[in-house]
Amino acid sequence: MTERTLVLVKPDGVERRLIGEVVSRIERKGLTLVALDLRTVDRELASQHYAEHDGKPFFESLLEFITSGPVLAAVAEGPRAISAWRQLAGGTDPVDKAAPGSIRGDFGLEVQYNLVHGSDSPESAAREIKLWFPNL
Ligand code: RTP
Ligand code: MG
Repeated sequence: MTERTLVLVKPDGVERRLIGEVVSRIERKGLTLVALDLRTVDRELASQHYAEHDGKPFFESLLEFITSGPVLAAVAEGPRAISAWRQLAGGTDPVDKAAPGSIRGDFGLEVQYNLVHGSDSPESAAREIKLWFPNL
């Protein structure tokens, strides 16, 4: 079934010049990019995006991090796009969870600075795409 998922290259990924690497992996997998935008996120959007983590010990530093510099926001489309992109990204912890060969496994070391974001379910994808790309 064709799905859409939200893709973010977080500020650490942009700063490390990994946009091309991430876009390349998405395209090589066979997913189609249907929206792409480089932007700096305000606190309002960041806290809505990460609303599920409100109240957790890492919430404040997560907001600070995600608003600290430009992010690449994108929407990728294709069969099972949500799982396919989560697999390309790798598990949340780049060392303990992300397999070598995944983006986080290949380029990440710390859980907060894990380079990319992907929607985790069809419901999250719909909510996040509407939030980031209301006109899509
Ligand atoms: P994301 O939402 O960014 O795609 O990552 P995820 O689903 O793999 O992980 P999630 O549990 O949704 O956590 C969101 C982001 O919060 C940061 N985090 N820090 N310090 C910590 O223990 C901790 N845990 C999570 C990470 O940047 C994670 O991607
Ligand atoms: Mg998540």
